[in-house]
Parts: sequence; C-alpha cells; structure tokens
Amino acid sequence: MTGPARRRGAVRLLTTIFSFALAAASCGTTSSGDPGAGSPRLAPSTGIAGTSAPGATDPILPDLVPVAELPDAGADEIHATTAPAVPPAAERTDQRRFAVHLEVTEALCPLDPASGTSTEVWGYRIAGSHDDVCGSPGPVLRGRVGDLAVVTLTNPAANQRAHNIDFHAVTGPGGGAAGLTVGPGETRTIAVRLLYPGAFMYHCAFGDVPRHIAHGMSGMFIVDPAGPLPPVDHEWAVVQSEWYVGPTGDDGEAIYDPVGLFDEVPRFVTLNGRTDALVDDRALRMRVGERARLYLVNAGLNLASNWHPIGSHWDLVWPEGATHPANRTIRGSQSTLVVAGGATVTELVGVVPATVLLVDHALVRTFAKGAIGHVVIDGPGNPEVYAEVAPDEAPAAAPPDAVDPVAGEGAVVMPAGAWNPANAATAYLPGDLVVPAGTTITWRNDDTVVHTVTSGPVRDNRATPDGRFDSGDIDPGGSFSRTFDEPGRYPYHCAPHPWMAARIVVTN
Ligand SMILES: [Cu+2]
Repeated sequence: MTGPARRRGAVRLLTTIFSFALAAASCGTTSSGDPGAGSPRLAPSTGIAGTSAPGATDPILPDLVPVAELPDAGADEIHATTAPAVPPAAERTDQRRFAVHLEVTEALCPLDPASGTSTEVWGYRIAGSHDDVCGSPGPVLRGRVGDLAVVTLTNPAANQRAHNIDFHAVTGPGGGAAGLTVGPGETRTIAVRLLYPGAFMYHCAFGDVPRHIAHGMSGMFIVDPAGPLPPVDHEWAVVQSEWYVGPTGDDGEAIYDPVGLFDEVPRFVTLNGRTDALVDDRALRMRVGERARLYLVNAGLNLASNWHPIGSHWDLVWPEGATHPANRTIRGSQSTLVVAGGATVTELVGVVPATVLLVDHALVRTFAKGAIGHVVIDGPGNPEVYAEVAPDEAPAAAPPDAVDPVAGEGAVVMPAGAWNPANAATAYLPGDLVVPAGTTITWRNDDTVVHTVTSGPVRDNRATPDGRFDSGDIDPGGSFSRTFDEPGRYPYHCAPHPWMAARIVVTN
C-alpha cells in the first residue's frame, strides 16, 4: 500500500470506529428518566460527543466551551507546586485557560544520603525556581476537567541533551511530546484540553525513553472532575520511581546502569526522588480525626507498586487514580496495585496516634531500596481501637518480655524497629555485652523482619564478615544461641541490615 493510500485507510478506520462508538452510545440504555441524559450531545463549537449522566459505555468527554470564549484563570490560582505539596483545587465550576511553565534540570543530586550516594538526575522544575536544581519528581500540576492548559517547556542552554514531556493527561500526539521537544536553549508551548479527570503521570519521552525516565524525568498532573472531590484536611503527592545505578564510587556518585535497567533490577526505589524525601523532619503530618488524600503516581520504570499504609488502611481508593464520578471507589483496602505508568488516589484517616509507613509492600523495595514514607499522626489515643497491654495484665501464658540473667547465660534482644536505620544505636540490646568465658548468649528477634547475627565488624555501613559465627536468618520471634569459650572481642552485625552492629566481649 502506498503512503497516501495507507493514510486514507487509517482515516477510514478511525471514522468507522468513531461512528461505531457514537452508535453504541446512542443505543446504550439510560437509567435516568431524562431522555437527554445518557445520549451523546455534540457541543456545537467542538463537535466532541459528551454527556451529563454516563452509563457503562457512554462517552464521558465534557462539553467544551470554545477556546476563543475561555476566560483566563485568576492570577491567584496555583497550578504547579513541588511534591509532596499539591496545588489547591480550583473552587470555580467553569472552564478556564491557565498557563504553566516548566524548565528542564540536569544535575548531580543526592539519592541515598544514608550511604552518601548521589547520581546524575534529569528532571523538571517550575521555571525560574532556581533553588530547585534536582527536579525529580517534576512539579505537581493541577487543573479542572475542560480547562485549557497552556504548557511551556524550556530547556536551558547550559543543559547537555534534548528532552520533552509526554503527559498522560493530554490527548494529542505523544501526549504533548511531539510539540514540546526542546534542545538546549529552546522553548516550546502547547495548548491542550484536559478531557479526563484523574491523577496522571507525565514523563520525558525523548530518544532512549527508558533512559530519560530512569534518570528521574517524571511527575504528576492532577485533573479535577467537574464536580470536585469532597474536601479533606490534607492532600499530598507522591511519585514512586526506580533508580538503576551501579555501586557507589569513592566520590559518592553511583553511575547509571543500563544493564540493571534492562534486567529490571533497580538498586534504589524511592518515593519523591530520594530515599529520605518523606521521613524524619520531612514526614507528612496529620492529626487524629483528620483525613488525608494521597495522590500516587508510579513512574516505574518497570515495577508495579503495591501501595500500602503500614499500621492503617486505605479508607478509600480511587483505583487507577481515575476520579470520574462514573467510577466506583473501594472502601477499606489494605494494599492497592498501581501499575507502572499509572496512579492511584487513596485516603487515610487518622484513627489513633501512630507513624504510618507508606510502602511498596514488595518490601525489599522498602526496607532495602528506599521506598518508604512516614505519616505522623498526632493526637489522643483511643484504647477502644488500640491498646498495649502491660506485662502483669497480660494472659499468664504470654512469655515474659525480659530475659532474666542466669549464670552462664546472656541475652540480647533485637527490638521492634531494629530494621530502621534511625534506630541503629538500639538495634541489639544491650549493644555491648561483657560476659565471662563459657557463657551461652541467646539473641531473640522481637522485630517484624528477618535479622541475622553474623560475626565481623561494620565500618561506614559496610560489613566485613569474619566467619567466626553466623546465625543465618532469624525469623521474627525466633532466636539463636552460641557459647563463647574463648576470651576476646566479637563484633557482629545483621547481614541484610548492616547498620545493625554490636559486640560481645568475652573475659577470662
Ligand atoms: Cu529527557
């Protein structure tokens, strides 16, 4: 088939599909008594089929106010923020035009500060926000369904590479990538209509696309439905992404690893671009009685996310982040699947004070690769929901919490939370144990994850096993014993968590 003929064929096919879709919509059953509801209306100015009360197969495209008649959004409206902050939802109920201007970043950026690891990061920032040199994830964008977004992308002349943006929120060639491809020193603009509500990924789609995304070029565009979601106390944006880098060099830099990318084995998995973006003093905070809405984009590149709040539930989930009112929500979910290149909208309720851990429940990604965030819930406790029972009030069958010292025996406990690098100083209790020769020491794992007791010292989080003893995996609730007959110093550590380290000193 010649080129023009092939094109004519494609046009005919599209026309056929469009006609079929209209016909199917017209024949669809309508649950409303309003004869107009459920059947497509053609907005005279745009010719796009729309409906106000969609059934299962009715189109849900909005009736569009013609671009020429669109008012500009007020100057007080915010349409771009830096995650985890989310721009406030527009309170208006009409369609408007708004502008956002992004700028490409290329820089060496912290990735895992705990191990002193940095890497080359490419990203996006709000144009002119020069303090933000590591734009990964890119700005959180927000508009309302039916709005016209005028998106400008600038690639500063000092950059090395061409880039662009494919918005999953955009209907058009490449999601906008075709119109936004910019080499260093270039600026381009597109004007695009937001047709579907939801939380949407955006990413660079230039050249070796996986390489650009794997360097950090992704972000989130939230499109509010025509009738806004109910107000909540907090809204937060989180982007999960994978980092394919090799070992950390002496200078702290870990180099991009295309083999790891091809094999789909990331060294780090992060929430909001680095392993510490949502912990400690950057933790998200709410109060008992409040409700928080979390927008999660899983940028991938390769892995599906198993989005779970340790210590709570998703009170409400908009699966796939698709917030059109024709969709159903799920209530009381434990974990929700978020495909690569997809999103979810979940809500968390503060019931009792706790630090809820936001994780990918493929937990190696959380406990070994960095995919963790904290939501600190403050407020009064509620023993009707959760109480810890004192040892003397516990059922008699429960084992005592402490191990009493007995001659010839010693005990070391790995307490709950020992896995957390923040608790490294108390990962083994006691940390240094001095005992006479001939003592049998028993380690008990009271934590929620597997640990080991492996002989050998640790320096700068790098363990050097010396082969004198090794418990192998000690499951939660399990224990390991060894008798020390030879006087000496016995440094030891946990093999999967090398920040856990302590010593046994055996005397004559
Ligand atoms: Cu790029």
